[in-house]
Amino acid sequence: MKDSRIKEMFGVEYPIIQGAMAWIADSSLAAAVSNAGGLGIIAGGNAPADVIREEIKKAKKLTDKPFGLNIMLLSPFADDIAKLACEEKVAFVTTGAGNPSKYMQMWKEAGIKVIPVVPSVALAVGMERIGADAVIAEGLEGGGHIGKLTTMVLIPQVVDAVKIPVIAAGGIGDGRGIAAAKMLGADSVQIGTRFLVAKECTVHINYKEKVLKATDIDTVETGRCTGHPVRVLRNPLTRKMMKMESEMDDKSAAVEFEKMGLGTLKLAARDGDVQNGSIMAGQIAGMVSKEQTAKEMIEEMVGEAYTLLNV
Ligand code: TUI
Repeated sequence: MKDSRIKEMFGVEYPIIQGAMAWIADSSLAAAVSNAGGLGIIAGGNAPADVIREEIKKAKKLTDKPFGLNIMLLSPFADDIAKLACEEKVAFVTTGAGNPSKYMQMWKEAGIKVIPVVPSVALAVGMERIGADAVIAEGLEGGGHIGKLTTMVLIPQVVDAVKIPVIAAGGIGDGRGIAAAKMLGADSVQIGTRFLVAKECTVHINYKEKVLKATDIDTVETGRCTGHPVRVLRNPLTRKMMKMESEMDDKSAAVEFEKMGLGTLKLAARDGDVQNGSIMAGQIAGMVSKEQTAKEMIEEMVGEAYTLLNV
């Protein structure tokens, strides 16, 4: 990964992109990751454009290194955030939870690099065809909204299907994961869950503690019935949701789920209600056990990976 095309594309030191976590990945975390030599990202999530514009402005004050903006395509403000990327001329955009085709021309004309998250070979190929600069192939080990394939099987198949760089995501949290991703043909990695407990991550302390205490089997997948399944840490809310899913037909459970919506993520991430809120995190949470600065995390992971890869 010393010879990473993503590193060259952005002139950064390390092939590590920070995961875009709605209500969590703000200017503080994004600037810390970029200042440490990785690529930080501000998550648009479900927030309106003026809130995200402020975060971009703050990040520009905190770092002169490149950082990105994530557009969560299910957001009612997705169109506004997509335009905001052009107005603020962020270095790159990533997209999640959908197909960003309709924005592609606008972003390319603004000179922004476009890196969609894809859960399948078909979408990766489609994104390359319409001009994506790279893709993030995310396995179901990841936190939040997920696809149907694991990282282990998704990465090599996407790598074989496209010529643009492939960034591996889902289940990566240390140097061994980074080295494994490289072995599968990935150019770089995206890491979310480990950065949840970075000192610069402003998520509520209760959320951090849940991640720090999580074991390997503590995440569950809820909401397959809605078509938008999410991986979260088990808690009273997930018990309620899973009961609902098992007792109702898929359609009425889906309606109830949608009502809960993203409000539950905000409840856990900002208000610290980890009983009734949604604690999105990946399966690697079981291995995330110490709070460090983003710089310490990145240097530790890269050191481990380069030793394993003998580079
Ligand atoms: O987007 C994410 N992770 C997220 S988004 C989010 S907010 C949310 N909360 C509740 C329900 C839904 C969303 C929390 N975590 N990761 C990237 C990702 N994108 N994973 C999977 C996908 C994906 C899935 C289907 C991308 C494209 C896609 O395409 C379907 C299509 O339209 O072709």
